[in-house]
Amino acid sequence: MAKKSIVDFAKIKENLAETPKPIQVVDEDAKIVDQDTFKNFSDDQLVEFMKKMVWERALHEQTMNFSRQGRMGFYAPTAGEEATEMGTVMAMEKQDYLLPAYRDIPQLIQHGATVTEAYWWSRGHVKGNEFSARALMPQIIIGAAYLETAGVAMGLKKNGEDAIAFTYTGDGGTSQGDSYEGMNFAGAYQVPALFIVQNNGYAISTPRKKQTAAVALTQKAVAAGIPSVQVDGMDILACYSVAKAAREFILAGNGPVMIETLTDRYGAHSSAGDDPSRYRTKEEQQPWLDRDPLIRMRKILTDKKLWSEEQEDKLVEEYKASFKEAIKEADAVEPEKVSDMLKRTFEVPTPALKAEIAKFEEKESK
Ligand SMILES: Cc1ncc(C[n+]2csc(CCOP(=O)(O)OP(=O)(O)O)c2C)c(N)n1
Repeated sequence: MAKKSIVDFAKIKENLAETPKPIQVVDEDAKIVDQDTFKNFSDDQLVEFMKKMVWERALHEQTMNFSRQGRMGFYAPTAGEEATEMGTVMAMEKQDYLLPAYRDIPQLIQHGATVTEAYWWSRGHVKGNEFSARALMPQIIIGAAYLETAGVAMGLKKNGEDAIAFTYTGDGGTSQGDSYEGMNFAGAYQVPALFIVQNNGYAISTPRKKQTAAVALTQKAVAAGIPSVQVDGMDILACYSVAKAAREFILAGNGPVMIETLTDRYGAHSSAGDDPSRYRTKEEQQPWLDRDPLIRMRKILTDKKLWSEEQEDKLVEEYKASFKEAIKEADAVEPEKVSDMLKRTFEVPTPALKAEIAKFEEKESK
């Protein structure tokens, strides 16, 4: 006779699959599904949200063009992620501390950095390490910004500042130990940190399902005692409203929050030019393109007679002209020399480093 088990693991596993529906204010057909939240926004604010997304799409297009012309260093495309990126960063205040990753250049600029500074960063120029925003330089090491955020948030708490630290990683980033360690520390010390996961479904070519058996990435915050929520990452009003609510909750002394935004990266992983058609099909991506955050907002504004195609075209032109000015400014500084970079490595160079510096100075003098 089969013995009755002391515990029903199958049931426990089944319960893990129960996650609340992602938060939405406007659905994929541009229907307002949360009137109460929608009513909070004035017409001017709605237009401002659209302008920011148009700006981000234009930044992406123009910067990818610069990249194809060989004028950029590393750059991560952002088309598709405008609502999650602009929505969350617009909910922050200038005194908040941003710890971006490589796909978060638009938020860095929105937070106060200049486009020129971002271009210097892309080129690996030392001037690209100092931003006119309260932010560290974008982190390339996946998950590492979560650790830095826990530390920065601890500093803000100790200083008694009216500010939070906020950071971003991707779905892949949540598979990296650093992200859990950062959240765990932040939870243990109840520091003012906001962890944002931009779940765009892929870590380069690895689909979300192959990275983790977790039903929702929000569950990864639960073990650190952090409240977390999934948001429609193609709905800027939802992303903004949830991030704003999170900021208020954190600032009231309640410890950290994690937000998972469900979004899509339309193109390649980076300007290095991986080919997405080798790891995803058009059929799988089409529903995401249909959910485009700009289409959704454009429809709402057009229905309210607050937006027109001509107005949008004119804005795109203006924005692109400003990026062309920014790259001219970036070009105007002396390019970095390898010897300069080596000289900054140690205050007192080792004998081996001295030899390297001499070798490059010799090369550069020709
Ligand atoms: C610690 C570490 N391991 C591996 C890499 C190489 N790498 C760069 S991007 C990337 C995928 C990240 O995917 P995800 O976190 O989902 O972010 P996305 O690029 O989609 O925004 C990997 C593995 C890295 N930069 N850092």
